[in-house]
Amino acid sequence: MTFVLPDLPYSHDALGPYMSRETLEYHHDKHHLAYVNNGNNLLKGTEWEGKSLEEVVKGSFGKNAGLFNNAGQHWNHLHFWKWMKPAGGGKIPGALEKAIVEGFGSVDKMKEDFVQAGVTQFGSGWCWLAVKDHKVVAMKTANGESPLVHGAKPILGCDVWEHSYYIDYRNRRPDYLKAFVDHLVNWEAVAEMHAHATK
Ligand code: MN3
Repeated sequence: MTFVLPDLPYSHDALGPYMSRETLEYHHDKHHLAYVNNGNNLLKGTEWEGKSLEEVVKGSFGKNAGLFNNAGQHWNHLHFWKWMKPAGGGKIPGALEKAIVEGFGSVDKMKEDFVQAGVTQFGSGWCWLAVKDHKVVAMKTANGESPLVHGAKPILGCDVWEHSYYIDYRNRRPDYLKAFVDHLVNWEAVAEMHAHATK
């Protein structure tokens, strides 16, 4: 099988109280698994079989909607689990902080713009920090799309599909996004992707 569901990099109850065991049981064990299984089935016999996940995502966008939706969501979720950690949201590593201040004016403004992107994403989708034209910018995308298919390199994403927050926050998407940036983000993982994206 080409796509594989990774284990979470922490236990299911490690992100409480900001993201519960129940949310991770549904979101990782069921939703992400479904993208993996559907993606593997839809990949069979296509021109993208044997290609890297990123090549499948970019190649199938606009050409094979079923495959793209599942492969895109597989890419997004693979990273989403790593973009969080227990007791996250702390200090941002120096080089990344500098790039954020260059892009947004301040760390607070970056958080505000990131949350706003998630709040204003109508329906299902994701909000992002991405490197575009050598600058860190906030973006939002629908469904399983990501900056990868919009000319930018994603370095942080937050899932704003209702399955990501409805158990813990009900309809309070802004509270979920604020908890994500303040208490869940693994900024070391973001810094690593930023360094790679700006190489
Ligand atoms: Mn999801």
